[in-house]
Amino acid sequence: MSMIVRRLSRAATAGLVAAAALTAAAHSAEAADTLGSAAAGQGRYFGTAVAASHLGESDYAATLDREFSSVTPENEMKWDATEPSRGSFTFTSADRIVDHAQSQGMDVRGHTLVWHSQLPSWVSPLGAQDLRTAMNAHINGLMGHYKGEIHSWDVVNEAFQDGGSGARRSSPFQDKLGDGFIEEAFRTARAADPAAKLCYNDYNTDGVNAKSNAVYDMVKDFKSRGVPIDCVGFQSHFNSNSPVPSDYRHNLQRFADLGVDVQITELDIEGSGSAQAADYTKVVEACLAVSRCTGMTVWGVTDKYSWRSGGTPLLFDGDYNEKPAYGAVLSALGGSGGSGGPGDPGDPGDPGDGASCTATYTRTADWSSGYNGQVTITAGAEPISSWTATVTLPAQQSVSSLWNGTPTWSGNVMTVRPSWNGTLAAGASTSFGFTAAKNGSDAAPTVGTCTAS
Ligand code: 9MR
Repeated sequence: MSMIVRRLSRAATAGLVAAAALTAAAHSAEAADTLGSAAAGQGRYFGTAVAASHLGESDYAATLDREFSSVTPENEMKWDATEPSRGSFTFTSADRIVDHAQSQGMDVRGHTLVWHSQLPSWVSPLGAQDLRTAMNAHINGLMGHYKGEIHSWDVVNEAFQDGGSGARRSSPFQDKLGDGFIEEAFRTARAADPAAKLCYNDYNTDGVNAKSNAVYDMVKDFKSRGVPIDCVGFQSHFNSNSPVPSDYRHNLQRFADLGVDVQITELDIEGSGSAQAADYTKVVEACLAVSRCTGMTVWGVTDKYSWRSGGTPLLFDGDYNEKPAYGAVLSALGGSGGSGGPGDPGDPGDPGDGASCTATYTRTADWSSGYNGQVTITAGAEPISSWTATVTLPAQQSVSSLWNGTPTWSGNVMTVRPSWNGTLAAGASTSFGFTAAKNGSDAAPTVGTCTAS
């Protein structure tokens, strides 16, 4: 029992903190005058990269908290930050971001588990077998710490070369373990946190080209062989040398048609004024046109802290003023100032109009005295902004922890509402999980009707 609680302690805390923040998030969804709330009206998240070192700056935190519904730690979850010496994990900075996000009811993307860059120096000299062990231990260490708290993980980042070859990029993993390292990383990741969406993430794959074709072929192969992959991340770092491709939407759609979600993961577009705004509009419209494009993340809150600040690529200037690109994104998301914003009565696609969901139960782990259950919530033909599912436990059983949902109890009936995961696109799914003690009964719980709004 105590082992279970310790293993899930971050997840259990997350559920409580996120529940406290839910009221604020739901309230802002009605106004739809921020990026996060407008995106929620479209069944998407709108996120940003965050640096722990800036959270103490009041304007930074205020802009972050007001506008965004998801955060990606910009550097704090990378290998050099989390396992600087072998087997010794440090989560202080990443925890700071995750705790902040949860206190605001924001979702968290994990970035990134296996990448050739920002590797601590001890990794590269390892021999093949040792490197494989270290890679899997790193995945298990990170994903275990944040189990149930990260909706999508970038499992492998930037494993393909730029240019016309479509070849794999040279890295310690590629060079010593061969092509199979990616597959192995995804299999390890699935076992480490079955609730997280597992993503492959890369840049210069935003349009159809040799590199994106190579990623496409890999995803197709993974799907055909049952290698666990749920999502492809398109970084979308654009400038005049690498503009928003004209076939961006088509490219997102062809990946989605393979049976994976697509996410825009590191969006920034160098420029200013109306030209920059128009490019941002193209990106948002492309995502909204692809039902499996589940969310967008810009790579920073303010131009002044961007990794390419000289190019002023973000939505807020160095003084946190909204740029024209901000208004364009908000408008494209249907927020106030845009046309036909969410909340307009009868606007097709708004949550609440004919919203529906289904709930299905599976047992995901089993041991003599207990089990883990998972309930998958799937939106019906329209996007939803919230859901409620009831789970009736056999009388003897008791639930010791629950993640990705907020429970209330009446006898042995547990009513679960979302923590961070209320908004779903039409047909999209999320899940919550729980650990139950059998107390002598191995019977399955029953899941009642799912209701949505
Ligand atoms: O924005 C990140 C910057 O602060 C780091 O110095 C840099 C180090 O490689 O990584 C930047 O983020 C990268 C991301 O992790 C992966 N895709 C490209 C991003 C921009 O370089």
